[in-house]
Amino acid sequence: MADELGQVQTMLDKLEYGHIHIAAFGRVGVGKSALLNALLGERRFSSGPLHGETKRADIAAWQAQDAGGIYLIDTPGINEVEGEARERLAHEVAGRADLVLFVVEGDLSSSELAALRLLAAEHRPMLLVFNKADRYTRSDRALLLTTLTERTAGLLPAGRIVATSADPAEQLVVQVDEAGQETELLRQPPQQVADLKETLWNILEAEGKTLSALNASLFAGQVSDRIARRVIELKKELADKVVRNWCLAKGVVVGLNPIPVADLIGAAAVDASLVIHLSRIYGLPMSRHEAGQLIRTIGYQMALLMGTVWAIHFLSAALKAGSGGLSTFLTAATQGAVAWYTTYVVGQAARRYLEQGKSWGEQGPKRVVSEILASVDRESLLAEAREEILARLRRDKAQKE
Ligand SMILES: Nc1nc2c(ncn2[C@@H]2O[C@H](COP(=O)(O)OP(=O)(O)O)[C@@H](O)[C@H]2O)c(=O)[nH]1
Ligand SMILES: [Mg+2]
Repeated sequence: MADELGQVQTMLDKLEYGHIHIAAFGRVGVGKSALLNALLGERRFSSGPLHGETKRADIAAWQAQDAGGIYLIDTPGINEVEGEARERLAHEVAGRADLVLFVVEGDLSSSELAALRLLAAEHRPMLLVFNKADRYTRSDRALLLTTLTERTAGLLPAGRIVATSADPAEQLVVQVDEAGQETELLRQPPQQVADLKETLWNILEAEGKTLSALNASLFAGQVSDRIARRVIELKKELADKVVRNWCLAKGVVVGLNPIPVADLIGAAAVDASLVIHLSRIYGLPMSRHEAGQLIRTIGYQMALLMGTVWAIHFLSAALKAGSGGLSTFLTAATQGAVAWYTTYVVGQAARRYLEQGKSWGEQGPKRVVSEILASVDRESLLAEAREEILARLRRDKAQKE
């Protein structure tokens, strides 16, 4: 049990504590704070036209904001710190961050290039963000991107330069009403950070770090369909893994301490911690009480749909296996397999409920549970469960001998 649960725990710890640190770096006023705010979708870092909104060059004064697994770190501008101090700062950023966003607002100055070289030497994943792209025409923007690519050749891998408009300047728009009356209005064009999010996701995926990024608010709203799909897929993959590990752990425990088959559905209540962990994967944490209620709902539907007929079927199967002169191991494994099955149904139902944002949908829990029951090949799931549990029980026995 300790073994299997340990595995599950490690995976969850990775999810919950495997934070990713992304630091914005660059000159004062290029829009580092604005960019981080745009990524967060909230104004959490102070940003503004007055030079040096982010004043302190002191590392302790650096601000960090949790975006749900990803920490965004705002840093002071580099042009206030010269020479040695800048070098130290660059090392410190690179040493702490998993990913550096090197923000510029046009072509690179010589001090920017020097800082970029220092960071590149740290071999940390880095992105060059060309912010304030809204200030350029389409053709100037393309020209600048080409220049930036040329000047950073050898320092950055291909595809690491992204244009953004974190806080685009307001534009004068003329509105004409029905009477032909014209009014001039100041409007802010939409922020452009979608390409940056896409690139960030690609880097995290290449580094095998998407697990920690699953619940990052950065990848929740205003992302491409592809990212949104990947997030859902990854959550499902992870949830399936957790459910499977839990099934195995539960199966082994029940196999070792057989309980009356009729009690197995009741024993599903033990699955509260499974549901709690699943709820964290979906970023919708549940209390033990809430998880217990959910399990009661699922258990009730299971009992209605499967009934005691089902339990008796398994009871007799288990007894037959036992009386047929087979090892007690096999009887134990059969019991364990039934426990596995109930935990599987509970886990999958809970996953569906969480996937829909803590809702059973219009059709209610009965429909969801019956769909799950219909979708699993019960015999092959039980056979597989029995095999796995038997293998585990034999291994444990061999270890004891
Ligand atoms: N036009 C334009 N202005 C921006 C953009 N991003 C930031 N700014 C402005 O640039 C100024 C400095 O931004 P701030 O985030 O404080 O820069 P920081 O010193 O690098 O943190 C602010 O007045 C922002 O409104 C952008 O994408 N387009
Ligand atoms: Mg700032």
